[in-house]
Amino acid sequence: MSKLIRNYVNGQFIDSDKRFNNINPVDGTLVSQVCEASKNDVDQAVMAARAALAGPWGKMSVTERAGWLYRIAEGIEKRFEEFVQAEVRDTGRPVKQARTLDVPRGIANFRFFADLIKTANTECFETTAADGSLALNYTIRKPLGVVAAISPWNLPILLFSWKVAPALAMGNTVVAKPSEETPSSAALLAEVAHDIGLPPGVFNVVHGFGPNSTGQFMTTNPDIDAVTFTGESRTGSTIMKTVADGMKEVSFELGGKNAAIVFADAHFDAAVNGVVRSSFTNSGQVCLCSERVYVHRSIFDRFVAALKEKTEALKLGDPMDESTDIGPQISAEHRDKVLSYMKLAIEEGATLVTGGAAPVFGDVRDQGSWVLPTIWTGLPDHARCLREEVFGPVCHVAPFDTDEEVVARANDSDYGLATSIWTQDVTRAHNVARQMHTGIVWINTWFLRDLRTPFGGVRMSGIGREGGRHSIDFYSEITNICVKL
Ligand code: NAD
Ligand code: 6OD
Repeated sequence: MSKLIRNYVNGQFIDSDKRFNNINPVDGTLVSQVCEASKNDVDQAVMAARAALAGPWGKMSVTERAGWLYRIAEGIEKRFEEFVQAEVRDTGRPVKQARTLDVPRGIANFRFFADLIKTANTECFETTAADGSLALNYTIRKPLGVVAAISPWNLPILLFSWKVAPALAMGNTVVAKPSEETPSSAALLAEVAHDIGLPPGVFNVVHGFGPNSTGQFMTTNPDIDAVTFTGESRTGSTIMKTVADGMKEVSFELGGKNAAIVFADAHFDAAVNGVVRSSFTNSGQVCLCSERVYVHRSIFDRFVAALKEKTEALKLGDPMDESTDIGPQISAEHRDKVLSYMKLAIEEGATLVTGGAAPVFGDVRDQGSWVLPTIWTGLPDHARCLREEVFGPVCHVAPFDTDEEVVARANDSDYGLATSIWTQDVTRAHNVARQMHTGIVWINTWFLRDLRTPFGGVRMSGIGREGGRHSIDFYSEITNICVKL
């Protein structure tokens, strides 16, 4: 019998008659049934979160609050393998990725923000008034209140904890919803919070869909104070309209159509391996993936040939096999969307270098949601496949001639999340990096994270930054207090 995932509201696991299926995208089998939180369930969660702010949680010292975050981190660590299995079953991601990236980052997010709040800064200024007397201006930070956290399916525990940890760290209470596609690791996190005795109402997990469901019930609830959302740009836009009347604080981490730029002087093998990684990690389902690759004309043919060879060597297969590189797409619906772009690319004039279709395994995996890693060349810059986020294992490689030209072409996008630049010329690297209209630029690397740095995008890729003190800023309100001396 499959597992039943329940909502976690006010310290209790609650059932619901309305349920939906959580499907394993490897072979289409049922992983669990999930209780969809009703409007009443969400309202109860928000009320409990509001009440918890007025309880011991709201009066706790920073050290005590940090202690709860450390205990959550320990709780995940103790059940490390269960979290790994939950991530693999929900998404089909390679187990080696869940073990080395996803679950370790879930733990690290709690530890990092527990450490950081101990040094959260306030400011103090000595002010001379017009009459020559002195005043002291200082600031204090308070929690925002009840934070609604809504996360996507692509990096489930990494992104869920990236919101929950700083929100709790700053003394907020949280009502959090994982994606309907990936409820399991969030459900485990609720168990961890429950088992360590986190006060009821401080952290609530509600499951369900977006429109006309749990997500919308959260964002339309007048008693939430802020929404932190990661997901598609158009969902961000819908949420922004929804919360506009209540003037809620928002932090949005949204889609990307990221460029990788490979100059002729790049370390060739490092650049090829880097682009394989940046285009196909997590089966292309990372907001930072490079779907647009620009390569200097002088090395273009050699680069495409090497990229093809490395891409075709990636191993698609059983996610539990340590040697597997590529898992399926998250769902049949998403696979169909990616396949529709593969058809469109050909209609738009692309030359297919490799991939371009669903693989045929001849076994149960043919019931799953797989697509082959795909490389195209030859598309015009205005092609839809070069302007819209596919969010699958696809990249288009285009030649360029000059630095000015490639900067203009890479920047010609509605999105602005991340760029990666491959060159051994540090002056060129810096000059190009500073001209990119993206929130993040990586030079000779990709997705190398330091949790102290600002993370986020410009234009359709988001609003605001999270990470380090930027998270502290978002998840707190500042009051300026002026004392006449
Ligand atoms: P999505 O927008 O469909 O869903 C994200 C979450 O929002 C889910 O929990 C969903 O149930 C909920 N939701 C959907 N509609 C809603 C509504 N009207 N009101 C409230 N909640 C709603 O995104 P997805 O398909 O889960 O994730 C993939 C997208 O996320 C891609 O576009 C990717 O680039 C983006 N993403 C961005 C970042 C980043 O840091 N910039 C990180 C990861 C993913
Ligand atoms: O590493 C992070 O903190 C982060 N927010 C990654 C987002 C990846 C997008 O899919």
